[in-house]
Amino acid sequence: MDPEELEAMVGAVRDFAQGEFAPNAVQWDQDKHFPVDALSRAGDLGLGGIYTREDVGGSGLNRAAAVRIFEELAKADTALAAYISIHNMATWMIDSFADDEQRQRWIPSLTSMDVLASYCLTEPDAGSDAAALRTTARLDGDHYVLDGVKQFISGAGASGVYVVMARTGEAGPKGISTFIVPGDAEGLSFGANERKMGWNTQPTRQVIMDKVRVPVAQRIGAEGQGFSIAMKGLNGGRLNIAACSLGGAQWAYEQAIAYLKSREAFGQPLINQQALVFQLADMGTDLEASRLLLHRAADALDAGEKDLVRLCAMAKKFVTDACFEVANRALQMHGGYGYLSEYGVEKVVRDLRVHQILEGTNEIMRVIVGRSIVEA
Ligand code: FAD
Ligand code: 2MC
Repeated sequence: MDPEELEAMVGAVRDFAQGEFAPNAVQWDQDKHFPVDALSRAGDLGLGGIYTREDVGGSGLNRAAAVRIFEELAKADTALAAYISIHNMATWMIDSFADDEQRQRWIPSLTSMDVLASYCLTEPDAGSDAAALRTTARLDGDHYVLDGVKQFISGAGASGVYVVMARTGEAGPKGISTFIVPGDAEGLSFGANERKMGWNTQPTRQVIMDKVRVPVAQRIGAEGQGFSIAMKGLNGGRLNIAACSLGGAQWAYEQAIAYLKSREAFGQPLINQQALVFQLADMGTDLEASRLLLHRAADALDAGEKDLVRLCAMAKKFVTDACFEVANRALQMHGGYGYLSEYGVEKVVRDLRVHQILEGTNEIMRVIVGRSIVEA
């Protein structure tokens, strides 16, 4: 895609998100409403398979384009943008590692977002230490039988496709495989919708598997390849989540500037207070630095650079930390009004907070970067 086409695409996404998501974001958050109809319209725009291949309805874009798109979506509704990111990650995993028959079977309805997807790695006793997962997949004839519980699964209950990492072999990362589990599979059930600080517009539930039978054909990749598939999905997922932090924080920053220009105190607009302008200068600098590192990592992922894992981890840590601080400062600049839900800024702060925790905590991002230093 040439630069002009990319700008046109980003502009179309901006118009869509500002028209469809932004006016409803605060209400959806308060009502804990998951707007599947709006997601289906996002699918019409090609947002269900942003970097999925075109023969199955994907948009076939690269990661550099994807982070631009997620930034725009997140300016309108950070939490919904983040769900679209997870859906894209799961869809990409099927596109990249399933055989053609499975691709043709599952992906077209995912790229159109008529069917939604969830990514199921975390368990009640295996979060950061994901390779310790205990869900089992036991071979029985031409099926696997899956048993176990996945924790904190975004979209669970509403999704029609679950990409599940389960143990088929030895302890540790090499004994894990990946499966496509349809939402209507017998033995599949869901926990209650978790009550959360943010991300209220998307459901988070346990996914419970009790002797769920899955045809062997629905294992994606080879036996034992599942952990690698899960991690490869997360490299891009971490960039998308960072892009969502960037979009949310950019929006909050712009709100703060407009507010400080309009709000008068001590006989003049607050924007005349140098203490506040210095803060805006720092916030603007952090946003640009975030954008640069994010695009550096996206380019590395696109080019398959040797140190892409390290760069994706650096970007996820840096951007989600810096952008949380930007959004929180923007809230402070709104004074008491920043604390009221109608301004939308407190929602962004709540939504961005969890980006420091999920898709690998920012401590785990340091573990990854740290290992690359020690092992070099
Ligand atoms: P733990 O692993 O128990 O960590 C606890 C604390 O210890 C953290 O601060 C952690 O950083 C720190 N820590 C752990 N190990 C180390 C170490 N070696 N060095 C330093 N510090 C360490 N998962 C999915 O699979 N799919 C989803 O769709 C999904 N959606 C989510 C949605 C929400 C709203 C939330 C909150 C979580 C979601 N998750 C999902 C799970 C998320 O990825 C995990 O919560 C996260 O990976 C951390 O795991 P944990 O909660 O078990 O924390
Ligand atoms: N990209 C590609 N391959 C990777 C990888 C990555 N990011 N991370 C690990 N691998 C490979 C690694 O190279 C190794 O392969 P090989 O055996 O061929 O050398 C294999 O996977 C095992 O890796 P490690 O030996 O590093 O495994 P370890 O158990 O020590 O821990 C760690 C790896 C901590 C980095 C991993 O468990 C991790 O990322 N934990 C965080 C879990 C997480 O991010 N969960 C997010 C859930 S999804 C979510 O939150 C949503 C909202 C959707």
